[in-house]
Amino acid sequence: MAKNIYTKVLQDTQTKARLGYIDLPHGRVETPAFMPVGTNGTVKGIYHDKVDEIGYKIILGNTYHLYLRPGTEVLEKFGGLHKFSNWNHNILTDSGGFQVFSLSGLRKIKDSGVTFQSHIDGSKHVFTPEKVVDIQGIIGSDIAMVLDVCTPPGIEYRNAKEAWRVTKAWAERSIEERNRLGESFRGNLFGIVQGNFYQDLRKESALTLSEMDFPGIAIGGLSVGESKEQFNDFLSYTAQYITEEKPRYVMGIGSPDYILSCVENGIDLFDCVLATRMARNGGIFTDDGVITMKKAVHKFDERPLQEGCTCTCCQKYSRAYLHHLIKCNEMYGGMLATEHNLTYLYNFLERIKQSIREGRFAEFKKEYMARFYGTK
Ligand code: PRF
Ligand code: ZN
Repeated sequence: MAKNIYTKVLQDTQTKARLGYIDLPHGRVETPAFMPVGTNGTVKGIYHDKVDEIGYKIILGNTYHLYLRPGTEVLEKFGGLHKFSNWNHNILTDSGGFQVFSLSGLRKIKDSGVTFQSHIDGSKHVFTPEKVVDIQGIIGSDIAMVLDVCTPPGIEYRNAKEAWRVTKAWAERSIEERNRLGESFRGNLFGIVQGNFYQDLRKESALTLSEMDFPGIAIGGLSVGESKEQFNDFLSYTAQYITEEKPRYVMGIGSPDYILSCVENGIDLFDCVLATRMARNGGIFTDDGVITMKKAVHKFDERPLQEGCTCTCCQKYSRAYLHHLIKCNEMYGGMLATEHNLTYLYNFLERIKQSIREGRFAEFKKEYMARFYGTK
């Protein structure tokens, strides 16, 4: 049996929100936690040291990308991604189940695995559930994800059912492969709930995976183009069937409103490229919503991006200066914006945790949403 890695510290009484921690090979992660995305073994536009300094204890990598470049031979030679990239906290790797579907051309799913074409040079590759576990073993992931089939909204029931059937079979084979590798696989393999936007499939998927020998469970196939209402409906519907004993992770979530919905439903982990991708285009998180640094309104603005923020940009520079850098497409602009957004999200999670501790999470959510979006 996979060992228990999750400890619950406090359960909110008004909502499903909870405080806890996850013990991983590279240290403890307090939850709920946001994980910055470092697809190629680097969080884009920021020094590892800064990511560490902000306080992040876990970042993401992508099996799909790392397998294509630098490839497993390089990673093996350097003793895994932690050593290769000199990142000494935890790494979670996505399996490629999503990237194969969103990035690569020409793909074919069979029971045995998925054939796909590299988005870099068009070369042909095969991912099987076993191979993806093996690759994540070489990467040295602290949390490894199973290969899954993520489907878009609007597909027919029989296709959603078939995708879940394959996902389930792959989950079973992934566990067998992990067990076969034994001690040499140090990571924690998480299962992924699918089932598209059909309640009976979501329920079966959540219940089945909860029973399987996974130390943690992810919800996949959400935030794939559905409406916010449908996201919220399926998030709460699915989460209620996932065991409380294990950490729960919603894949690909990173805007403040979606994070608040996740926390409210007892989710412990989330990741998203939004904060870092938006930053490179001058999109900045503040308590009053996202501001767009390209806009001329900032041209003479002497204020920091966010009052009280501890990032380099807010400590040293005006909105006007960042506006100028972003307008000129200067790398420094993207770097400052990235550090700000990651600092903002880290502190946002700190505020969420504090509100749970003080028994006022529901209130915090309401007030935050009202200010950030000017709604509710
Ligand atoms: N599966 C995997 N990775 C993912 C997703 C998924 O469904 C999503 C969906 N939001 C993001 N990343 N393996
Ligand atoms: Zn800042």
